[in-house]
Amino acid sequence: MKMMYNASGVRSMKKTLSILLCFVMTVFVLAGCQADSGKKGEPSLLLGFSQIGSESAWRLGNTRDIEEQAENYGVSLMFENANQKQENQIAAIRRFIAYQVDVIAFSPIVEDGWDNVLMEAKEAGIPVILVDRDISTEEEDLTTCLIGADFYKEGVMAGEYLIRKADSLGLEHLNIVEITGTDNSTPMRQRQAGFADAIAGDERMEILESIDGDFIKSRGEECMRSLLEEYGDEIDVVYSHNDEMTLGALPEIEKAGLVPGKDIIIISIDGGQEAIDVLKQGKINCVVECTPKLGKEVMETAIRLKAGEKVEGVIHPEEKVFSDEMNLSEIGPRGY
Ligand code: GZL
Repeated sequence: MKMMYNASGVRSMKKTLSILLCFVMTVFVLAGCQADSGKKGEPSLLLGFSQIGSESAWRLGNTRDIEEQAENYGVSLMFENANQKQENQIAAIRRFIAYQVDVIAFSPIVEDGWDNVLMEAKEAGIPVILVDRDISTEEEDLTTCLIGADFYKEGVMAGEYLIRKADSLGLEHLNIVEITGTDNSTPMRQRQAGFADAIAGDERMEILESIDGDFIKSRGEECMRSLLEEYGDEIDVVYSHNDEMTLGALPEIEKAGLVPGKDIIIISIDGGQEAIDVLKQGKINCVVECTPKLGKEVMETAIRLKAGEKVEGVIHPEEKVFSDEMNLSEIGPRGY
């Protein structure tokens, strides 16, 4: 059938076409927005995340996992790196509040000094998730939950390994030096307490000195150099709170003419690829795992909080111990 149009018909045709065009454009924009905000049909969620910095392979792995899981769960992420400064984290949290994000998550570099900014988040009605590390506060309900490792248990596992090692070598006395993580951080405090408690009843064990390496490789090197200058070959054990500091310490031990893993028992924590490779070479005796892969739990918890659900107070991931007691060839790629 041939369609005929008069002048007014042409005008009405143009009007129809422009309405149709606007409708089509609107559909595309809405579809685009939905695609930007995440999975089809999923409620969009804006999460503000303040990361400590980039001080270790662990931290870089944690950042990668947070970003990947935000993508997987369709969560819009406002990510800020504090470059190891608490004041940067506080400023970031204030920006998240001003931006009215749905949920705030952060890994507190140290335990103290958060009350004021977290009170502001609470007054703004924004729930806060602690990731990796904890805070110390007298206030109630400043945060909803902590998702992170049981650092005390990591310290205990390190101490229990040392007791087994001393038994297997028939050692009667062990002089231990400890290179700790960032002072007043949760992993430092709890890894130190767990290790000390695990060896407390064993009279063979003596901690000569604990020195702050701040979880940083270069500080681990400086600490080890200073400890060797002080104690030399009296040192039987190095207990290091993370792989970065351990990897910084090993060359100093070798420069002193000592063989790490043989002359000195080396115990480390994190379980990143580089440390596991060195464990397989026999230069480290034990690596306690501390997984940085917390992103899945963070996103699932944030989505539940946005939906108004209650969440459990603490979520600890499962963690293993890798050591010279086992078949090390079975350890697969670490991913961080
Ligand atoms: C542990 C994390 C620690 C790692 C370090 O969960 O807080 O901080 O052990 C990192 O490598 O610097």
